[in-house]
Amino acid sequence: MDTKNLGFNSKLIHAGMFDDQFGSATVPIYQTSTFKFKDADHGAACFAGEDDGYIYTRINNPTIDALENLVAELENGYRGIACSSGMGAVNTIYMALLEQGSHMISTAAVYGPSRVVIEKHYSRFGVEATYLDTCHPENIRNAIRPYTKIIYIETPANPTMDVTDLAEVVKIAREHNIITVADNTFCSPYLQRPLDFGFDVVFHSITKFLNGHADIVGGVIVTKEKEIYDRLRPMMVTLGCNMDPHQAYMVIRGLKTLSVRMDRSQENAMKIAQYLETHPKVKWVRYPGLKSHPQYDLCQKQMDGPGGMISFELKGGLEAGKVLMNSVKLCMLAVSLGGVETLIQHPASMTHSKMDKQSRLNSGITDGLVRFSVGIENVDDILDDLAQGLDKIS
Ligand code: LCS
Repeated sequence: MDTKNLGFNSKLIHAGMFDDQFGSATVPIYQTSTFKFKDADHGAACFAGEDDGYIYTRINNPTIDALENLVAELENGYRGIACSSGMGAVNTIYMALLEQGSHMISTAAVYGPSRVVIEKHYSRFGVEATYLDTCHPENIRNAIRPYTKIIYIETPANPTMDVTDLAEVVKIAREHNIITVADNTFCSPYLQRPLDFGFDVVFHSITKFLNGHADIVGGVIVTKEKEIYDRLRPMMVTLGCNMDPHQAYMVIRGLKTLSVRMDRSQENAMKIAQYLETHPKVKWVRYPGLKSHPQYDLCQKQMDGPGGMISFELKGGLEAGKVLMNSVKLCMLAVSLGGVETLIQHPASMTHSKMDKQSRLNSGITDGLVRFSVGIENVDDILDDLAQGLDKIS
């Protein structure tokens, strides 16, 4: 069935699916490492790309194809590349698009390891990067060097919730022929589609909203055009960070409810953000749905909803944060995000702890910052839990 013209919710259910020989209603799990060739000529043709038959699961597999085609349709892109993790996707992009002597510009407050791997490891191979506040596109323009190869942004950023203007980034990048990459993990394609703004590459930690059930680690990349896809795909295959067929099946199953999960999560998040904003022990709240978000107008322009992630700063700093995290009961003290369960974490001591302290503070990740991933429980239960936790702070 041609699903290209279906609405987003219909695509979630039908895009990427294929008919198997038994009429299975769901995608079968092809749990195999390798595929039989009909004969020697067939094997040779598959390797030569003259036949699109399957070869080996690190290279291609029907269950994984179904997921890649589904996400590519959701992001309005050319094709998808599924990876074993979000970091697998990040490294596939870096390895394919950067080279010795090249330079990258990126959001200061990106997910910690996406930055640490550049500063600690790619730097050993002569890659340079400038991390800056991409909320102000002029900062990007001023940082461009003759050998800048990619502009890599995360919006909203993890965990500051800073928002970058997608259309402005594309405008600047095109003037200098630079490839644009967006980490769309916090929004999912339900709320934001960077390729529609002209981005070249979009990717996700599939571990989060796309899978949505805290039971899978995975990643996926989608490109706008064939040319960049043809650079990224062989890199994923040779790095060996492919997804597994069972993992792909689980993500397809999780994706079917993406929009209903996101709707509930952001409805809950709005009420929680409003509650936190008026709480005397909270210094500030960053949530794209609140008018107090410094880029509220931009959020309205480029996002179809505020999402399920909230960051807030406690007046009592690190100590208050510890008390809150040790007091909550329903809200789980755990890293990761985007699942059906509410999670709370402290970036300075957890997700961003490997970052150099000054860079962390310069990126807006203060000691007292708390990150909250809102699940789909009854909102009153989440609010009660937060209230009793905040009460414990002296
Ligand atoms: N990009 C973003 C925005 C992320 O939040 C993460 C993981 C990644 C990429 C990497 O994806 P992974 O390899 O873990 O699938 N974020 C995490 C977090 O905030 N807590 O734990 C992991």
